[in-house]
Amino acid sequence: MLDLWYTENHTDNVRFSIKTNKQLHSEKSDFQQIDFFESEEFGTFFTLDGLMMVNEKDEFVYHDMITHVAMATNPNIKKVLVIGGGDGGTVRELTRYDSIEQIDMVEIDERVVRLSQEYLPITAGKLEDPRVTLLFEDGLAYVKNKEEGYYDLILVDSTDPIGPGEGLFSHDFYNNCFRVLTDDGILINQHESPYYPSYAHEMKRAHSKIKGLFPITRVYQFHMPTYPSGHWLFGFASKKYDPLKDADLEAWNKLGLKTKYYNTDIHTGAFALPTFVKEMLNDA
Ligand code: AAT
Repeated sequence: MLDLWYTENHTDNVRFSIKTNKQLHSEKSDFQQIDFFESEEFGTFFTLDGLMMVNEKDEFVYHDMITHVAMATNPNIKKVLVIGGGDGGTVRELTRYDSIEQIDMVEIDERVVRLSQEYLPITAGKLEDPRVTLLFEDGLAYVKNKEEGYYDLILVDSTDPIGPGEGLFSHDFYNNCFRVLTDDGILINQHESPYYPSYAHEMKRAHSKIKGLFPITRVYQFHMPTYPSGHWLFGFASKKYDPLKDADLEAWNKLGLKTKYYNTDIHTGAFALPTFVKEMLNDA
């Protein structure tokens, strides 16, 4: 039998490979190259433009961490905007909160959603929750046109800043996010990785832009085995609440949500960054 391997370039000098059973789907959408595979180690996974987005084995890490840190910081969040996130994993975690009234997901590429509904029900299974509205358009244009002070929380679940995701790392985008957030609004953004220089460069650029706009800006880390270096970050930017001083962790525990990665020790611990990361962020 022929061995089929999916290989991704993490840098010009480093590659990451997964043995696959078969390729489930491949197409070029209007926005990007989309591929779905089945594998022993990571279950079903999909890539965009040759980069791992989601797989069945480590998606829980990413989707727990993009969602629960903000929700534990402000339990009164009612209106949420998700930008990107076509696989539905972020929306799935949000729907677990009865307190959330409205979830708008703005995804540029409808094909990612439809294919995830077909091949990845583990993430896409809650996109039909009555509180969810799917909008297929560019997140950058969406926040530009949205009225101010509308959302309590924005989760930027975006690709890397190449291709369609580029605008979601721009000053203009972060500025409009600030504008459409309520006075106690929180922005969580996909913040790249501090390890390999090309990713660290984007991490620093994003941080310097967000730092200039929001009064409270922090960065927190988590372990993603299938993303380059496995060391990944989200940004926490906020108009009012500090995720360490203001989070009511006891109240979050009382909700009784069962999670596989996030817990209230991780909530605090994730903000403790290695020295090299702190230095990069201070210089940004
Ligand atoms: N839940 C983790 C999966 C992703 S996929 C990110 C999504 O962002 C993709 O479906 C892509 O189509 C969408 N996207 C890209 N640009 C835009 C845009 N301008 N507006 C709206 N949606 C957009 C994140 C993976 C992170 C990978 C890190 N290496």
